[in-house]
Amino acid sequence: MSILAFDLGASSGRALIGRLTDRKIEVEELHRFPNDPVQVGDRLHWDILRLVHEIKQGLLKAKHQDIAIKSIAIDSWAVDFGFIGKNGELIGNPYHYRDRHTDGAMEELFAELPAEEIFGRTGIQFLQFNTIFQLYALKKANSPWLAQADRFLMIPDLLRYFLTGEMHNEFSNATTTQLYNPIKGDWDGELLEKLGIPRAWFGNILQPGTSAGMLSSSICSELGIDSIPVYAVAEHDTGSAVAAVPALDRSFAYLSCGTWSLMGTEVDQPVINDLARELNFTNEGGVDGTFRLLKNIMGLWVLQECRREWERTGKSYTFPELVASAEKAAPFAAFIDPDDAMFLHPGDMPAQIRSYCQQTGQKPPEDVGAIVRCILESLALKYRYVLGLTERLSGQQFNGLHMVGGGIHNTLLCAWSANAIGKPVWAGPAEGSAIGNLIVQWIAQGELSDIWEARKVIRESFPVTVYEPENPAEWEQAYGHFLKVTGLD
Ligand code: LFR
Repeated sequence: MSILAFDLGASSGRALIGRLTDRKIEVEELHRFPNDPVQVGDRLHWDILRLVHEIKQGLLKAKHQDIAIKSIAIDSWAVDFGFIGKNGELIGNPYHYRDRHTDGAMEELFAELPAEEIFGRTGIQFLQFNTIFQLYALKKANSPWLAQADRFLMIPDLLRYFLTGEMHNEFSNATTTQLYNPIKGDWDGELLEKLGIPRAWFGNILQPGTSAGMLSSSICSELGIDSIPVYAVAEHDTGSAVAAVPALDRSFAYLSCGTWSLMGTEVDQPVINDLARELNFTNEGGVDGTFRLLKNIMGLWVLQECRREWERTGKSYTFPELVASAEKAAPFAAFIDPDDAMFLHPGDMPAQIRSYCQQTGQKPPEDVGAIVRCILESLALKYRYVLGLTERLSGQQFNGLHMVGGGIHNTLLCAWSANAIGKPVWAGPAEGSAIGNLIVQWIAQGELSDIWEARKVIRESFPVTVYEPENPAEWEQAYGHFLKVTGLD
């Protein structure tokens, strides 16, 4: 019997069929669709209703191919949300976390509520787009949504609600709001009160691997299908991706590699102390009571934005073409800190990179190959930096790095990451978050006992490519240079 995972990324979404037979997982892509953000006036939005439409298309494709589906679940990026009014309808159209309405919001809120207190209560890293700052910015802007809101739902909560008619707040995503207190194991009522946000908007928290309702009768009659269960999984895509890391050892480091690069380790208890706050690490909730002690790294977003910019000016390149051009460019010519705030928002990224290099006294990369090389080398070197921080904070030494997610198709980045960290990279599976979504549905159904059994099965089902480190001396020297120009030393 098949199950279905809807995995929504920042630029595309997919529906993957999963089958588990004799401890072997097979996946098959049923539907893939773009998830293009839409700028309207000053605001950048997600096209949430289009996503509902695409989920329905996925269900219809299964029907037309005579694939009997036992259950479905949805995962997506974190932090974004919508409000439901008293009449049960969506209020407004959810904002995209890269929208500029949160520019300056962190600093403004810290003047009222110290960062130490917020971190102490939530254990979540400070990123300007976290839900807490989005809500604060909406309040400051007197958004009319707030007066009408009755319930708060994260993106997958919202989509599940549209499919089932039931409103629930799923745990892994709830933690990313920076409004959840992992010590209390609930929304932080005091924090909400201090922010002037009604506690009543937030519902009971549903753990990954529990039932979250059935496809509603209206959806079933619209699509001509039978009702099936909808599960809550780790609906934060990074939570699903880390659940799918095929680690053999309980102490492991991972890099979930896509639009973002999320690097860290899995822990049983959140690590909430001064060092974690100073290093700006996060403790996001995962599967089976685990937490992800990790740090966001800007990731392939910078490259994706360059490609979009070149396309806007009439030059289209595929990712393999871009990678090939980087291979031909001169090594270690210029570096950026991919996490500089200037790279967060959409825009003319090649110009941003050149301006960063100018500001840091480096010769700006001019042609496409030099720019792509600069991005990929800088990412690999930033991975080394953050892996070091992860070791320091967790008190563990890792003998290699698991890379999962679509970014591992970029084999040059995998190889350079191994070179930069001076340890092997184990790459796979590429469909990490969708597979994490599937295994949690199977755990809920009793087909797999827990996340560790699931990881073994993943290991036996999908190839892992090993990248051994090369040229250690050159990368060591480059790392010193990288630290200097980026000011991370
Ligand atoms: C990755 C991700 C990250 C989160 C960012 C914004 O897709 O979910 O974990 O920090 O998107 O939501």
